[in-house]
Amino acid sequence: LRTVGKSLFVCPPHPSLELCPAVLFFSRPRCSGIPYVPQPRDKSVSARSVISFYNQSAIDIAAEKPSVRLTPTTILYAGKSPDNSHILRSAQYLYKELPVRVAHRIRDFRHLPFIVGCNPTILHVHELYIRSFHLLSEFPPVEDFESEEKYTKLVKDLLDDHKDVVTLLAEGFRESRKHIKEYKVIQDFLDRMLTSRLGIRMLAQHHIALHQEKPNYVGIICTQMSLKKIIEKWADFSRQVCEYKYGYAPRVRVLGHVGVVFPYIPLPLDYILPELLKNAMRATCEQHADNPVNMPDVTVTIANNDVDFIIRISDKGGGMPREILEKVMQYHFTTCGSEMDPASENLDGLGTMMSAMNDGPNGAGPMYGFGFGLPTSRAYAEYLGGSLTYNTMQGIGTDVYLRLRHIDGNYESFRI
Ligand code: ADP
Ligand code: K
Ligand code: MG
Repeated sequence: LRTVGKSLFVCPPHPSLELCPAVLFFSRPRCSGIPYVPQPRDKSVSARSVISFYNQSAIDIAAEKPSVRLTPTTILYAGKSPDNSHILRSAQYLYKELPVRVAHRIRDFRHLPFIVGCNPTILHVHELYIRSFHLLSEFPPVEDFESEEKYTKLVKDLLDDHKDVVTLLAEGFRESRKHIKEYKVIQDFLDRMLTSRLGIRMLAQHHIALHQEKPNYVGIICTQMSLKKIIEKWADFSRQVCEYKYGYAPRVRVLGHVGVVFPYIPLPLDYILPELLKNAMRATCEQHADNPVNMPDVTVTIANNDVDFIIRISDKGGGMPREILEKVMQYHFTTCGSEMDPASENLDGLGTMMSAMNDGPNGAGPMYGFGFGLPTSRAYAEYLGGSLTYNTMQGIGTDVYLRLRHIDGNYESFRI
């Protein structure tokens, strides 16, 4: 109570949120959907929830620890043991690692500008991370397969609890970013948040996948990934979304090193490829709306070498006008309707579009609308040791280059 009282006076002039308990406490009733709401009539439950909610020292200690990031090669060759001890080791790694990573994210929430940190949607996600931290760090040590099973169940539940985080952050920042002069603050926060989330989800899903036997897979790593096949899969998906929106869709041709097969993690490609293909298809459809029967194809070219592989997505969708060149990589920038106008079509598309962003293959995802496709894809590519760049010829079309590093262990790749 003393903390709450103190914070009431300290918080308003304070430049960063520093987990203002009063704000969190009083905003709680609006943050629906999390199973953490104190029971108002049961004083003991309410008091306990609130105390554990504000018990920050555990988070502070964890946030000081460095994250232990693994290379995909380490994961790939970690070795499968007949007695399944590799699964136990994997759980023990997560057991140590996840609270640290979640604590780092909480620290980032606390450093947001006060006005942003007070946004109810952002607070809701902040709370979600605090709750996850406590569930993870208060779990008893994983010592045998029985506790491993329970721990894996917790990890699955948390993956599910966090599935809408991208939607929520997009919404929260759309509302609150107008109060912030410096866009960079938001970009850095979202880049870190989204890539860290990708890393956590890759580790968690890898651990879960270790329990299943799937040909050509070790956890989430496909040992014989065909780039052409995965591009074709997402081209089909994007064409369906496009046809639904426009009634027609350009064809996709895949050229270049179409026969290459190598070990890789399909998961991030499942996020990036549909975003880039939808962009190319949207531009093509809108540029050739008067003659949809003779629409130019979208051409995807694969180039593979020892160190990395490059996917170029070329469209004849008329390119980007000079005025928006600098902006397309910004979160929330979109040429759909009027930008960030809550009354525009943007919001209608939010649920479905963002569910694709949140969960990749599981979301239906409309064509465009929230301005997260390019910046998220670039952040993911850079996190994976690669890059996302583009060249555009206004009046003709656009080439987008996705460059990613191999994970076969011959050269340095990246750390998850
Ligand atoms: P969204 O697709 O939701 O608008 P993105 O971040 O994917 O968000 O793209 C931002 C903007 O960049 C688009 O609204 C569009 O104006 C422009 N853009 C992206 N890709 C292309 C492309 N291939 N051709 C022309 N414009 C593009
Ligand atoms: K954008
Ligand atoms: Mg897009």
